[in-house]
Amino acid sequence: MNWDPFLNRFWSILFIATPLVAFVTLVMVCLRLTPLSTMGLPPALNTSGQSIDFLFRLVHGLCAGVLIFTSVAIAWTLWKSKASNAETRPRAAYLKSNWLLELTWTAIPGALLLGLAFYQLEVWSDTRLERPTETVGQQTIDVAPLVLVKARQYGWEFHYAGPDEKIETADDVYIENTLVVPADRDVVLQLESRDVIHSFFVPELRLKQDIVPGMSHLVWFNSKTADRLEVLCTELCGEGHYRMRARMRVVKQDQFERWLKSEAAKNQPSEFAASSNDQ
Ligand SMILES: [Cu+2]
Repeated sequence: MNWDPFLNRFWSILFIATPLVAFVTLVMVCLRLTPLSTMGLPPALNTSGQSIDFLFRLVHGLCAGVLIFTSVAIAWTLWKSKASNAETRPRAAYLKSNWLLELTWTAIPGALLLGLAFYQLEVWSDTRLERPTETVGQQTIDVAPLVLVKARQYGWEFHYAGPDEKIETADDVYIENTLVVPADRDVVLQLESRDVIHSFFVPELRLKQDIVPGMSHLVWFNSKTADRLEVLCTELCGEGHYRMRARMRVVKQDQFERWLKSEAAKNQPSEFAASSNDQ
């Protein structure tokens, strides 16, 4: 029995099914129909989350477009081929180069990639390069770090300014594995590592930053609402990497102040304070 015609139809149907699924998915995402409307992303709490999500959707939309186009082209070619066996199958034609076609399939993806590259520069600059500022008296200054985050195998240390209103001093308020920050305010974090490379990740804030030993990284966010989140390490940093997580609470400003006061009253001597006393 000659299976060629069946196989031929099987592959064409398979290749036409792929873009159909992609198209239905794309329509569901565009119309914001569940469960695909979120594309697996948790709601963005950070004020700059919208532009990152838009970029994410744009890249996926373009990929879906390319997938639909190429799959339809393959399915059409397979369906059109009517060869039933090797003898009657027409010989493949040898085509010399077609400069117009080659120019088209080079220029279109090139333009798309360049467009994406320039657009993402804009988003990157808005979200990661332009540090938030505040006005003090007549001056506009950069917002100072609220928390010094020290990553280590396998946990997170959070240092807040004590009565001297400065971090990295002996009176720091020191807490392990619980990060509390105020909502609706620009919060700057200073990330450092005690040992190996870690990565600070809070999906809801669309915030991810590698922490390299010996370097100090500043990241910032402004969470619109109060919520309970989780800080994860997304760099495979050793055998206990899986348990390197911290609770994170975004609370109202007055709640935050009350919490910080109560933690300061406990006056725990921090590891950081101990090391700074040694010097
Ligand atoms: Cu880690």
